[in-house]
Amino acid sequence: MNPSQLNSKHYDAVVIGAGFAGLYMLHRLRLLGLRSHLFEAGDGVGGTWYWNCYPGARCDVDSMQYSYSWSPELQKEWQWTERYPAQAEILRYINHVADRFELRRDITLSTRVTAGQWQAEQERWLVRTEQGQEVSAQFLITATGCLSESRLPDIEGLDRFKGQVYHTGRWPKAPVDFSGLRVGVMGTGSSGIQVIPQLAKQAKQLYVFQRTPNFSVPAWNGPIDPNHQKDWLDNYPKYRAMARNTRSAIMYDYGKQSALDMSEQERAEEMERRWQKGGTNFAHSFNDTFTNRQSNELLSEFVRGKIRKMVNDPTVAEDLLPRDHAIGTKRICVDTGYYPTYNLPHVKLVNLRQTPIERFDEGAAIVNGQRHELDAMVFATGFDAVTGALERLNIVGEHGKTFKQLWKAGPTSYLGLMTVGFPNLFTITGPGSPSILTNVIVSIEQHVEWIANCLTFMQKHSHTRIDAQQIAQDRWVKHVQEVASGTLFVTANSWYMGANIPGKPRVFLPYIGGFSTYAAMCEDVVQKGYEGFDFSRKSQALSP
Ligand code: N01
Repeated sequence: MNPSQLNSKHYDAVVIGAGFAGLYMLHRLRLLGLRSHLFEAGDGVGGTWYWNCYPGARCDVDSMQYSYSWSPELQKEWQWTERYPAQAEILRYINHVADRFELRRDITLSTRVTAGQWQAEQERWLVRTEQGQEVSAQFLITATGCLSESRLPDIEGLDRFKGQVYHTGRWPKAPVDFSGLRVGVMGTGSSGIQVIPQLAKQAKQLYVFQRTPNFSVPAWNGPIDPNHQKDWLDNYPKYRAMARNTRSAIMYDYGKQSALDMSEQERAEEMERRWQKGGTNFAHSFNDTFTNRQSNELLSEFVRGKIRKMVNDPTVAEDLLPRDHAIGTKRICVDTGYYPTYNLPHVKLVNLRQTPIERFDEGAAIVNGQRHELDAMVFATGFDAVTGALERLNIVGEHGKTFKQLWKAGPTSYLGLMTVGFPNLFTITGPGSPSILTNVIVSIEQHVEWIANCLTFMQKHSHTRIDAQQIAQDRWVKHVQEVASGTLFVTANSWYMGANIPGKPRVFLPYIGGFSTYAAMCEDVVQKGYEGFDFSRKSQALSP
C-alpha cells in the first residue's frame, strides 16, 4: 500500500516491523479476522535480513532450521542451497513468504512509526508515522527486532571524515566497490568477523581497528548436503518438535559432560571433533561451559591455540586472542577465513587496547599520533540491542511515560510479552524473553502464537483490554536476573548486558532459562487463566 493512501484509518491491530516476526503476526491476525496493518521503515520486507546486506552476511543457524515451521506447504517447497544461508537467500525466502501469503496488501513500506499514545477513553492506540499519518488500533504489536537499532561510536572528528562511511547494519542496497581503496573497519563481533575477509578481497589496504578480540569458530560452509536436506524435509514435524524441546530451540549436539569429568585426551578429542564440525554448536561442547569458569577456560584456551596456529605473525596472533571474557558469554562468532585474513600483506590489525583511537580528521583515523589514511570506513559496531528499537518508537503508555523513561534502571516486562501500563501492546521477542539466545525464528513463532491465542481468548470472552499485573512483572524481572546471575554471562561486557552502550543500565536483557522451559511457563500461565494478566471489557468488542 502507498503511504499517501493512509489517513486516519482505524484498525483492530497494527504491527510494527516486517521481519520474520511482523510477517507471521500479520498472517495470524488475518486468520483471526482482524483488520490489521503493518508499518515497515525499510523499502522492503525482511527486517534484519533487509538491513544487514553487507558483504559476507550469513546466518549462523543451519539452513534447515532457520525457517518458519507454521506452514507444511511452505516448508516442503523451499529448497536451501548452502549449509548456512547467505543474507540474499534468506531475503529471497522472506519475500517469497510475503508473496505466497499475499501479505503485501496490508503492509506500508518506507514508513517509520515515530510515536504511539494510549487513549484510555477509547481504549485504542494512536500511532503516528514519520510522514505524519495517524492511525488508531485496539492492539499494537511491536516486531521491531532485538538487533535493529544500529549504532555508530562517538569518536571525535567522525563528522569531519570525508571518506565513505558505512555501518554493517545499514548497508546500502547498491553494491559497494572497495577496489583500490584504503579501508578501515571497526568492530570484531559477528558482523565484523564476517565482513573483514570480504573487504580484504577488494581493498588496497585494510586496517582493522580492534578493541576487543572475540572467539570465532569455523563455519565450514558449503553447498547443502542433499541427504541432510531430504532427511529434514521428510521429518520436519519431528525435528521441529525436538528443537522446541531444547534450551536453544536448535537441534544441537549438546555436550553431556563437564570438561572437568573428562581425561585430558578425551577432552582434546571432543573439542577437536566439534571444531571440525564448526558452528555455534562448539560453545555447547560441555554441559557446564556457561556456568563453570574452569570448564569454560579449557574450551577458551583450545580456541586460542587454534588462533595461534592460523595466524603467522605471533604478535598479531597474540593481539587476536580473546582474554577478557569467557567463551560464549559474548555471542560466539562463526567465520569463513577470518583469522588467515591477517596473514595477507595488505591487512593490518590496529590494537585499540594498546593504542586507542584519538580522532578522525578529513582523511584519516589517528591512533596514538599516527595517521591511517582512509578512503572508506566500515563500522561493524553493533546495536542498541533488545531495548533500543522499542525505546525509539516513542510510545507513551497510560501513565504518560515512554519505555525509555520507564527503563532507566533496566527493562521491565512480564514474560517479555507485555509491560505494565501499556495495555493491549505486545512486544514480540521483548526484553526478558529468550529471543536472541535461541533460534530466534522459533522464539518468534512461540510469541506470535501465544499472542494470537490470547486475542482469540479475548474475542471469546468479549474482553477489550489486557494489561500485565505489576506483581507478576516484578516477579518476572527478578527471575530473569536471578537465572542470569547463575551463569558466566553476567561477567562479560556484552550487548546482552547493555555494556556496549554508554549509560545503558547493566542488566541481562534476554531470558536465559532456556526456550523449552520458557515456553512451558507461558503455556502454564494460559492454563491458569492467563495468570498475571488483567482483562476487562469496556468499549466495543473485537470484530469477529
Ligand atoms: O555487533 P557486536 P555485531 N571503539 O556488538 C566494537 C548478531 N549477528 O553487529 O567488544 C572500538 O557484537 C565492539 O568492541 P567491544 C549476533 O547475535 C549474527 O558484530 O565493545 N570498537 C565489537 O567488537 C551478534 O552478537 C550474525 O570492545 C568498538 C563490535 O564493535 C549481534 O548480531 C551476524 C566501539 C560490535 O560487536 C551483534 O553483532 C552478524 C568503539 N567505540 C550479527 N564500539 C550471524 O548470524 C563498538 N566497538 C552470523
